[in-house]
Amino acid sequence: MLRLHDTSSGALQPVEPTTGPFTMYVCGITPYDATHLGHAATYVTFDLVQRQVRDRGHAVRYVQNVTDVDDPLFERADRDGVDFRDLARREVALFREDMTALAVLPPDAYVGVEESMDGIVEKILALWDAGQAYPLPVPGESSVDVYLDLATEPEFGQVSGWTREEMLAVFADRGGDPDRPGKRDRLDPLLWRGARAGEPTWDGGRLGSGRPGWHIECTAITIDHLGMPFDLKGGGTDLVFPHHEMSAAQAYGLGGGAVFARHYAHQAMVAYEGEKMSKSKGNLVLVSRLRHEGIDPMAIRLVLLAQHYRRDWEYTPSLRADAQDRLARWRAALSGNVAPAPQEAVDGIRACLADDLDSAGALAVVDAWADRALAGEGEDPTAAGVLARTLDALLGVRV
Ligand code: 5CA
Ligand code: ZN
Repeated sequence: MLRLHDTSSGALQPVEPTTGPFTMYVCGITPYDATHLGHAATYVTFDLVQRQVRDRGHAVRYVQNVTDVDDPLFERADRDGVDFRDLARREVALFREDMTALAVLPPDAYVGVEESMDGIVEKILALWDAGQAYPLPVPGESSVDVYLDLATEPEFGQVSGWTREEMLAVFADRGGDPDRPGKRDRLDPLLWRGARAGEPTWDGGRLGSGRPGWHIECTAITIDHLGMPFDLKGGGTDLVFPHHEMSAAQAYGLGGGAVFARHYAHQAMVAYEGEKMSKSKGNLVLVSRLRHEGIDPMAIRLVLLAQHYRRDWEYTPSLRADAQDRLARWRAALSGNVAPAPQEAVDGIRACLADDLDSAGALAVVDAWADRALAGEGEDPTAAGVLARTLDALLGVRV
């Protein structure tokens, strides 16, 4: 059984489905800038999950959104004098190229906001009609903003397990508006942003024109593409609160208190130059830049796999050098005619990954086999082929 640390319960839990395909939703990019190593860490982590689940014989249904309607995208498009849709298309194409280079298996559905607008509007109206949402007039405009009324969602708080103080401490920094006059609770999340002069808007039917808030985007896309409950919701730890907490609160409301995600897993933050790597701060190590510098994408993947997904870490060029050395050793070990029998290593890789994705442990297993092969041990002529296929299938490392 694959076991993962579940954010919501704080415990290791088996995540495999009992019937039907494994259903997984991972929060996708906001496509206004290129993929950095933090994004790549998140998508490689959930790629390992997908590979583990498939290795156990289950089908996987994997959905990822693209936040292609959001302020940072509009602001960057304005700054650069381009249409926001063109910017999003360009960055999504680059993201997919980066993911392909890193051997990340693509999601089955890759879903944008604009194409999901009807489903999102329908969910907001359902919450409103059920008395779980309320309007606030937009000052100086004829439109309304619509907020979720958290007082109607008793399950709120279960994903993060945070206190109200902890929530309020980060809410404003993570897209919330605690000081908006008229809100019933400072933490109530925005469901619909009514039209404002100079901003792109969409027809929201009875909501009037405007655009959806961020959290309802992921709630609606999840429900419309996976239903609920589904098996695993993922993203970086920066999304635990408010994004995943609010997405779940809205879904509980829509489902009459039904379970949204059975499990939550989160990738720890990758830092660079002392701070979380983020597009807004600009301290980025871009996957595309490393690729253009001629770094083998498999070495980039090995940089990520050498870290446990639940520990924050900071990128340094020496980690890249280590990964390049490792890749070269593996390639050398796999190029011999005979080598040590592979089964123990194959079992070891599987066991490490099944244990909360201990990818660093799995690399150590391969290192040990490679050391023996390079020392001239072993007589097995099929070993290199078996191990190369295992590395490809389980770790996504193509030697
Ligand atoms: N579009 C939203 C999610 S709906 C978003 O957070 N987009 S993002 O482009 O900012 O991030 C994409 C994914 O990468 C998210 O899952 C996020 O949690 C993750 N991520 C962002 N920065 C880092 C980082 N420094 N380390 C690890 N993961 C990160
Ligand atoms: Zn999301």
